[in-house]
Amino acid sequence: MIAHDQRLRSRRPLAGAERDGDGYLLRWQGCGVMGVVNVTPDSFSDGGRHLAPAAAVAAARAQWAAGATWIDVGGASTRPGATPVAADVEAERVVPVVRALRAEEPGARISVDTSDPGVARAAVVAGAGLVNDVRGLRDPALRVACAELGVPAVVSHLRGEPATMHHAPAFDDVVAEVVAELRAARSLALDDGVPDVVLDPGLGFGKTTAHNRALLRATAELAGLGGPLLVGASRKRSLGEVAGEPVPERRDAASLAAHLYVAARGAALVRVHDVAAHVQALRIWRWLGG
Ligand code: PMM
Repeated sequence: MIAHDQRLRSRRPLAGAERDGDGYLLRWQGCGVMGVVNVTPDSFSDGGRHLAPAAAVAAARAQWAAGATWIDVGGASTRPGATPVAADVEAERVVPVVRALRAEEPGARISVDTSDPGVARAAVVAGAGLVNDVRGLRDPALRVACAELGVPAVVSHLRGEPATMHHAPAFDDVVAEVVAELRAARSLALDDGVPDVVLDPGLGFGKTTAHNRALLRATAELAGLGGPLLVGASRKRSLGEVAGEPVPERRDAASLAAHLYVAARGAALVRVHDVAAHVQALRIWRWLGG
């Protein structure tokens, strides 16, 4: 197996990153874990559990203590049928959690899961160091925000909108099309001055189980596009379908299996709900030379 040397560039100081030219470089080996903290009433995977700020901060601190590389805080569910959330409500959910986490856990690396430029700006000022956008930074104002703030971004693949993405997922060649669209989105972001881009195939975002399988099997190709690769299979419907588990919160073993598979093929980060189990499993995998 390959010892993957991962790098992420920022122009804003970032915990654990070394100074490098006019910015900062975060380096890590192999596959790190991004913990999910959804400060929402209605996410499919953990909706309602972390809506109270104190519960969200406690969950985030536990994930950090368990060995997460990033904590991803989100305030708007992208589940099909979820009630759309106004930007001020999203900010009210996310910003106090980011601020409290920064204060209580100064070494934590925090990501904000948002497509809204105002929420991204407020979260970065409060202490986030990465913007995670499931809409792939298609909003020029979000690219400008990341560029001005000097923070890298996750560009995740999605066609259309989360509310309607499941209506008719259609690709002739899902891997080729996702690769081309991610490449284009990455170039656009870098050209607009975003310091660095993490790519994500957007599993479950307007994709069937067969599409998700093809993309997981194409991990090595996706990891070779330039910049770190993030994969988020955690608790997703396709895994439930294949594993025969209808309850999202009981899909952590299935999630772990998918994530070890992508870790072995060059993924730099996996976005997960059960951080402790993933950190343990990845440590053993690396110990064995994975
Ligand atoms: N999935 C969800 C939300 N945000 N962000 C990225 N980058 N990649 C994903 O796959 C992703 C995401 C939906 O899952 P959740 O409701 O459990 O957070």
